Amino acid sequence: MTMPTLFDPLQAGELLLPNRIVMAPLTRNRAPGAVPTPLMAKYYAQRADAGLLITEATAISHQGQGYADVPGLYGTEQLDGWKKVTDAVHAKGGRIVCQLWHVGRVSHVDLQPQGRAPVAPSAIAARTKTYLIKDGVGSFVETSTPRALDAQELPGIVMDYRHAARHALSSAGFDGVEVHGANGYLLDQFLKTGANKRTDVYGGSMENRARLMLEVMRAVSQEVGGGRTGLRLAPVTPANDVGDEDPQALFEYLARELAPLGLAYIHVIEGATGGPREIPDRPFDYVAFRAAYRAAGGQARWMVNNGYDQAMAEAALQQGADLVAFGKAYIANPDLVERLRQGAPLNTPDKTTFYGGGAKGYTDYPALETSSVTSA
Ligand code: 8OZ
Repeated sequence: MTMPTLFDPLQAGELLLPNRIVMAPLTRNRAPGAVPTPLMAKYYAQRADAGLLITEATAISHQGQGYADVPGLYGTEQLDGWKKVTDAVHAKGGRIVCQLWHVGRVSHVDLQPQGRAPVAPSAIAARTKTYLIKDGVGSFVETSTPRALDAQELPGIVMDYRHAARHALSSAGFDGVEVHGANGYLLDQFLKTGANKRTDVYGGSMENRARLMLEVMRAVSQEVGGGRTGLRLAPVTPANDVGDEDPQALFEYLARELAPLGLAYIHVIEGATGGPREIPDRPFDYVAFRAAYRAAGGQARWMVNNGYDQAMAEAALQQGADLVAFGKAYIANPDLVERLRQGAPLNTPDKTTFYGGGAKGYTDYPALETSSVTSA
């Protein structure tokens, strides 16, 4: 049996992917008023030959918003804006799923409905910053102290995920959705002991802490089909001030509960998001995590992410991963698939234009010359 390469096609649930190179979700803060723009359509369409495009994190509700100029998926204008994005991607033969996001406590009163406190499992502020834009000037500010959600509010939040997933497909034209369960946002806050001090059925044991995420995954996969649903997880990331006392047991439990849902893929951030792949005081056995999922009958494709280059990506496929997501490389290389295929050099991403701004550092990274003929 020959081993797959990054350039071999793959069926992931209902999604037929022409290659195994995925554009990771990347927050770019270029959606004023939370509405996707024509420039965003151009940006995603430039990258349409990825096996799969995952959008930047997209708020499922106003309460789920945590940063200036990130897009939403809860208003008609937002859905219309996304439809132009998905149309542009589909016109170029691509596939795109929307990342469904509720930030929980990683927010600021200025971004919340009626200027209220952000919501969280417990009223503990995250020692992290969010991004505000005032009078056109962006700045990083401390997050606001959240209030603890009442258990009676949680069905409404599950409903917000369900509605967002439905509208992502029916109105915005997405091919599927990815639930953002990583990086210290709402679902990850519930999951992990550092942020969840609840004493009701959503706190305490790992079964209780995983409850909200599993309710969301069951609702979303029922709504749009498991085969059009992915989930992003980050077992040990310190991003946004989360941590768990026993992540190995927690994620292996989660793996067993996710197995029957028939998901298209599970997307795992290995190590610290956008940083070191190994964290000395947070060991984690990713092979055992995947094995627990497979042992429970889970068939979803296994997507890996965090600091992969081509050699590491090919090695990951040999070791049982199915898909590799590239983040920073995709910011700077709209034609990443072609560059990897040719072994061509990669453009270097410009950090100063990651968050906010316009076309500069967004849609102006050069593609390889497509013509080999040079005029005299
Ligand atoms: C960078 C800046 C703001 C948000 C994540 C959605 O880490 C994000 C994010 C990343 O998942």
